[in-house]
Amino acid sequence: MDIARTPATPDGNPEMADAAPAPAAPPEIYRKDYRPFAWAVPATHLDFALGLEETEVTAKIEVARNPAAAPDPVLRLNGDGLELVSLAVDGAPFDGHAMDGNDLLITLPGNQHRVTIVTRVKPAENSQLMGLYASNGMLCTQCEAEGFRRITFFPDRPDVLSTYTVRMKGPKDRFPVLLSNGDRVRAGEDGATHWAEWHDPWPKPSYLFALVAGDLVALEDRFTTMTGRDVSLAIWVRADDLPRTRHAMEALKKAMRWDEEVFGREYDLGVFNIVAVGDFNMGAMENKGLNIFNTKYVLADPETATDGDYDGIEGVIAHEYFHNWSGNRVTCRDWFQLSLKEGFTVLRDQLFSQDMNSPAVKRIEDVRVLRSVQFPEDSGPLAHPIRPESFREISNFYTPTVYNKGAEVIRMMRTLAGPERFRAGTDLYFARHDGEAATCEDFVAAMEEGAGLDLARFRRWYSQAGTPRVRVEFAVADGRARLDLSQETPATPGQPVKEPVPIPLAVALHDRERNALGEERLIVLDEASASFDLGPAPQRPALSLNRGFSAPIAVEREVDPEELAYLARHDDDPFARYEAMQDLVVAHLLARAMGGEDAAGEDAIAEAFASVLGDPGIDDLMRGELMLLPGIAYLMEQVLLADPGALFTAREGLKAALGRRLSQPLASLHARASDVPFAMDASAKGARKVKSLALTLIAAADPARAAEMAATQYDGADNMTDRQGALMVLTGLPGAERTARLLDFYTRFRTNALVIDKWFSLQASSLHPQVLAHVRALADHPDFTLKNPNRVRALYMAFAGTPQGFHAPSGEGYRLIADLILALDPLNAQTAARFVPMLGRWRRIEPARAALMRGQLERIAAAPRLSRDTYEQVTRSLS
Ligand code: B3K
Ligand code: ZN
Repeated sequence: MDIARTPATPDGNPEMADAAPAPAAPPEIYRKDYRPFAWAVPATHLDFALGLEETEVTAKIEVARNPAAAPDPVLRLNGDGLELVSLAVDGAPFDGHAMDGNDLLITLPGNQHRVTIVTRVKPAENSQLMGLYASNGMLCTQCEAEGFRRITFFPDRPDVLSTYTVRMKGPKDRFPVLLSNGDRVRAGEDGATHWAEWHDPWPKPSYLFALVAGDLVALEDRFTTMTGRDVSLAIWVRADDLPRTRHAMEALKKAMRWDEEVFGREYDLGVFNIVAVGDFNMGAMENKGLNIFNTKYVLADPETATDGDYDGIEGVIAHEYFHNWSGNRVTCRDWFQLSLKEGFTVLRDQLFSQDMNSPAVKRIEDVRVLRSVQFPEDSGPLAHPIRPESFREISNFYTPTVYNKGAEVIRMMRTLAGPERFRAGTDLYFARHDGEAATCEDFVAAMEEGAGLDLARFRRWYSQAGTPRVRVEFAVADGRARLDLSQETPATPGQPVKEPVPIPLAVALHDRERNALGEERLIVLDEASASFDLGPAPQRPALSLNRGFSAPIAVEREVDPEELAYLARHDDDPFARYEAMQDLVVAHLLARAMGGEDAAGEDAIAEAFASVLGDPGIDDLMRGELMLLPGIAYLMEQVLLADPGALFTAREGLKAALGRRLSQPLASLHARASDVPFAMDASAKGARKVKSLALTLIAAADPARAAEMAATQYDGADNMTDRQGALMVLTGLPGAERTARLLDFYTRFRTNALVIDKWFSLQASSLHPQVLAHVRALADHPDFTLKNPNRVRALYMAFAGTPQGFHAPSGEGYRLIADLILALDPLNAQTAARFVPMLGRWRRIEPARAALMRGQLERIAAAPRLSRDTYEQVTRSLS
């Protein structure tokens, strides 16, 4: 069977792409087709002769028939764009191999062999940033999901676990530091060349392999584990960046301790290395003992990183560290099980960040991300279950659904079981599957047994896509409060009919008359509909529902605005309080977007805002959450066919109204917050948060005054949070302050790539009416390059989030993103494909814009030689 994979773009092999006939659709791979691999690979020896232009890789792999699989004399080794130099079996040259597409097939006579493969790769030409590539003069790797096959021929699938020994040699001056997984066991030098050998005692799949060679320095530290073992920690960066590594190191040590205390997980090697790389497709990667990070999630100091950056670093450092157990010690059987490690690890990092910071605020932030990114995915053409049934390109399934909804699904198990029983479930899971490649089903089964839950129906959360909608009727009869609930999950591609899922709902019934807060209880809706008796009804009840966002659902309920206003002001559950505020604003903005006035709604919101601004019972971090208006993505999700322009105008209108009506309290909040000296504690961070939020509302009402205040805030800033907050406001306002501060920002930080990314982002996401023209000009800026994913995202992702730019009625915003996808696809398919979903939203947008979006998708689809990544996303978006 010859698999006609679309030549995955020229990356280093232009001849191949040119010679290929019109590419057939890349094959679809199904979960149901999983078969264990016929061969086991007990040991893998890799030998690298390192060079930026060219690296030669000698792989010696020991293979043995896998007794658990159907016998097959053919050893199938995956490859991708490799130059095969030589092949030997059991020490003798071997030329009886065959190629099947990119795969190398070797027919082996016996039960056990040693296969030696020499390949050559060109790291400096590797713009896909998968496999071995060069970044800023150093060499590094990214292998998840299928990058290892770009280094050597190998069974590149997560269920083939092997013990790795890695030897590498290269010029001392260029690559003074040589790192790989596990421990360094030997090293030596030979004139201008030196070498090192690393050994990782833990069997692992190829996607966890890593190698780094470069001119790096480290911040070093130590950690003593719960059983008293000593671990050396190091964070490797370029020399200039060393002063910005402290926060990451503190985060690492906190994460290590927390995982021991909360999940009983201890680190299992003598070394833990982290390397920061400037060119990276995503946030970071959990390679065993050698995490590789995007510099964005390592480097911070107050001058160059915002409070949000600090939180992001803490969360991602923890996330990758937690993978050492949820992902590495217990890995995935196949890529359909991705949520097994990702959903679980996201939950673990969320719980960690909740414990390290404000749990209330962290929970609200996580729900905000879920609803603005995952809900739209779940209601669009790319909807898929957290455990997908098929894919063409696995890179397209590192999604908010697999990650964030996956985390919510496991969080629901925790809610159902309670923290102690949940821990018993995870203990059983880790004990039972340690050293294995497991499935989501294994996790659920361990949770059933260990936590004592019946999850028979709950498994539907793994197989069904779509966000369940829960219809809520609240009634009082004979003095008792009754809740009538019914659920429905809308059809999604390939899944026209849905079954009910168990939905745990934390509820409380408050008494508005006596201002008495009711006790929280957990009810579970596990049928299509059910009624619940909530006990004696108060005279004027307020129903607090889905507290803490106990289930990832959309609630449908007609609520009286006064009840919402009560909840927004008094609910003891911070999420419910936030939610009441959001509901109040959403109802008003939808009315406004449809041309209504809704003066009563505006009054209610202004009143609720006023009480939030002056409420001494909440801290500023929480105050900031309550001041945040729902974002455009979330608003668009609330209607069947969205008019982004009208929603944008309504939202800006409300901001202006609030800025006008609350101009006094907002100004004094800004003044009070401006007096708080810089510190990294919650109260100073909160002050910075409300300061810039107040400024955005003032800017909507009184641009001239805001420009002055923002300029003052900018000029006096002693930290990036204040500086960026001020510049964000200024970039939206035409005028001299804007130009001067943008220039100042650029000049001040021109040598710091991460800050220059902010400079691009701020302009690309601004409220300025000329944002489209600005983005076009920025694409020609000498500091812009398509080769660096951070820079690409800084400019174009930021832009794709702007309703007035991306959704400009002319369609020019859509064209700009489509042009980007086409230009980027041959260079970096993974990053290019990430932009397709924005255009894929067309079915949920008003007809005129929808046609323009669709037109751009069709233009992309018609382009020759699309990558598998972009091909899959575009065809799914059009179907
Ligand atoms: N596991 C990696 C993601 C790899 C993405 C490959 N396209 C980072 C993480 O989720 O921790
Ligand atoms: Zn992860």
